[in-house]
Amino acid sequence: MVMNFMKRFEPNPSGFRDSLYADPQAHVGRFVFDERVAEVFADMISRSVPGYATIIGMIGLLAEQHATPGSRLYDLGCSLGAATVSMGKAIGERECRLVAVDNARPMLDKAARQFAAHLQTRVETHCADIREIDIHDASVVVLNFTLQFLPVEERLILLKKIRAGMQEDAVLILSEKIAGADAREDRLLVELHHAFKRANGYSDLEISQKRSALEEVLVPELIATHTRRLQEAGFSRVNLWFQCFNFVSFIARP
Ligand code: GEK
Repeated sequence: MVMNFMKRFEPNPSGFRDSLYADPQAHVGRFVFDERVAEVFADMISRSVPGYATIIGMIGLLAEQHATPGSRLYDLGCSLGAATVSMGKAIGERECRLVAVDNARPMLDKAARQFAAHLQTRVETHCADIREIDIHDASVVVLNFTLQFLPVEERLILLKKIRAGMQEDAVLILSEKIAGADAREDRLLVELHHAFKRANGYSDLEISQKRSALEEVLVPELIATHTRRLQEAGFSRVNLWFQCFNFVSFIARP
């Protein structure tokens, strides 16, 4: 107990160590992006999503290649704004507008502090549902592990809206946790992911309680489902550029 208590307050460069699910909970509630999650989110995502740092880095690189003067770069479901910071650093002085959106106030407040500390350029922040915001003149749109939190039947509508607001040579970066092609494949991917989490210091209890909290909140789909939906939304070129276990990222172009 003393050990857990100490761990909880062990600082890391961008927040506190995630131990939200370290103690047994009589009832594991639905996962929400609240104050407690915002406090530990940087640690949580880097210890939970294999390749997260690589993906954030590549989002910067893609932004550098695609950000045209006068265009807008959107980070939808920005959390603490890691992708926005990566894009902002990569485009430097270019005359573009960065737009960071999240509907969780504690996350967005922390993101705004990151932008002030790390970026020269002003970032437009919106505490809003990504289904409600206006998208236009976009050269880059980032959905980095956000689409998975929308009800399945609303995903195509959002992708169509994004496509309609994009310039012709723009890029959408869509990263998702995915489901395996069949039950056996899925089990294998989930086991590998759990091994990754254990290697990063999460206990079996933490892994299983977090899994329960995310059930029905984060709904993963097949790679084929994402590819088909992106095509249906009007993205004619879809490439899977990253995969590690059940975490993938696509680049989709009009
Ligand atoms: C990163 N992209 O670090 N409208 C707005 N925001 C939403 C919605 C919605 N409908 N649904 C969920 N969110 C980030 C990581 S985390 C991924 C993204 C994860 C927000 C939610 O509040 C949270 O901040 C984010 O999407 C998902 O690159 O926790 O697995």
